[in-house]
Amino acid sequence: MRERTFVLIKPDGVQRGLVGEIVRRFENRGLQLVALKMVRISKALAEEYYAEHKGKAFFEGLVEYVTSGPTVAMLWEGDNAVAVVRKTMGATDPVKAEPGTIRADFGLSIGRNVIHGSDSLESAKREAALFFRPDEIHAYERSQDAWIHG
Ligand code: IDP
Ligand code: MG
Repeated sequence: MRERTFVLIKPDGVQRGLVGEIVRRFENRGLQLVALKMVRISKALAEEYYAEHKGKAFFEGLVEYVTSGPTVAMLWEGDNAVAVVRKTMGATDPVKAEPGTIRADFGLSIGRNVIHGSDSLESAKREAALFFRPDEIHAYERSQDAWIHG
């Protein structure tokens, strides 16, 4: 099923110059980029975005981390985009992530795991609405689509 999912390159990913590498991996996979912008996340937005983790031991540190510098927010579209992005990112803890995934290839610590991707279609919709206005999301045809989606 054609899906749209939300991806955030966290401040460590931007600082370490991994934006191009990460975008390249999703493009190579065949996913279609439909929205992209750089965002300095406020404390209020971080707390709403990570509301499900409120009260956990790592919550304060997580808010501090994700507000510590500019991030890159994106929406990617394609067949099974939610699962495809999660697989391409790897497990939350880079130590447990499979080699070849973004978190394994570029991370060492769960507190600096470079990237976020929505865990379900519902989360994707909620997160997309937090970061993008409808007019910032672009629908367009790609001539290569018939060679990607079969
Ligand atoms: P996910 O990003 O793979 O969906 P979640 O469990 O939703 O993982 O956690 C959200 C984010 O919170 C993680 O990506 C990571 O940055 C941070 N986090 C999760 N667990 C820990 C922890 O035990 N210590 C520090 N940070 C954590
Ligand atoms: Mg999550």
